[in-house]
Amino acid sequence: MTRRWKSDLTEADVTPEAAWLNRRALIAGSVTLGALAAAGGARADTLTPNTLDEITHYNNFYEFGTGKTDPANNAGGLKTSPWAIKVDGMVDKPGTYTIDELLAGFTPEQRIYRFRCVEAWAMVIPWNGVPLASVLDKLGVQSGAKYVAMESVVQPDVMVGVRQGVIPFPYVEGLRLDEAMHPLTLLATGLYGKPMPNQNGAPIRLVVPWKYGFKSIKSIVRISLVADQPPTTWNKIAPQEYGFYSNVNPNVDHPRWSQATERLIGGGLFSKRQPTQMFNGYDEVASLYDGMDLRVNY
Ligand SMILES: Nc1nc2c(c(=O)[nH]1)N[C@H]1C(S)=C(S)[C@@H](COP(=O)(O)O)O[C@H]1N2
Ligand SMILES: [Mo]
Repeated sequence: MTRRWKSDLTEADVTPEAAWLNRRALIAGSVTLGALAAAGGARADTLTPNTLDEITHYNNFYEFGTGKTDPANNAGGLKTSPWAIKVDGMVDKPGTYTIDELLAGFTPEQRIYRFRCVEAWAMVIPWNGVPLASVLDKLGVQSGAKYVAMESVVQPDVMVGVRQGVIPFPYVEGLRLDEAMHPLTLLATGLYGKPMPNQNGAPIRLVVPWKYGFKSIKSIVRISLVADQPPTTWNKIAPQEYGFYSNVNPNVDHPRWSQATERLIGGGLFSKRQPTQMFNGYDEVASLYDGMDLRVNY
């Protein structure tokens, strides 16, 4: 494969889990990412995916506890089948869907995305999934809908964090409709070519790579098309620290820490800090925020 840009991905870039790799999916993914990288000035180093072990043992999933290894230790009992997703609000085809029904007609794509938590750590994750836009188009978004609201599952019997009430549940998140319809926004059903691990939000979760990680809600059971900006979990808990938009922005610090740099998970002794990029490097979303002051935290 010819590298047209230095950030183009090759199979050598994904050696940690090379065995699973579907070559065709990789090539398709690399074309997409190459185009994005050229637009976004992505750094080749950060597009080397983290290992499966790193991605599944350093998580935030407060339903299973607040520690980074709690989800790996505690999410084994999550019941992911059967799984029902309620679709309601301003949509032509409301109802309760299985994942197969919701994703029928779409072939999952591979997207190797940078992932940036608001806590200033980062990874690169090879997701599998379907653009949220495809699913919303199929469901028929009505003209009054301006936002998409989503809700995570609550299974108290297997969720120690829910029983302890560490934060309010269900976890809820939302996007403005144009953000939800952006081609980068993914409904992910797996990573590294395998079904989504429980600790990463099985069986289906959102991935919004230009926003802080908490926007990427896990284990989704409800998708609502609504007229007004919906409440979101971290914004409700600490509005002065976590906005609704929460786009990755190295120039606006969190009230308690800098967002200028990030710690790239992995690499052991070679683990390093690197500069954080505006919109996490996904510059093609910038036009969504024309008129917003990027020196301010929203
Ligand atoms: N339901 C739910 N979704 C969630 C969270 C959570 O606690 N509960 N944590 C968020 C945060 S803060 C981050 S950084 C990402 C972490 O995703 P990962 O564990 O797959 O890396 O999930 C997000 N989605
Ligand atoms: Mo996060």
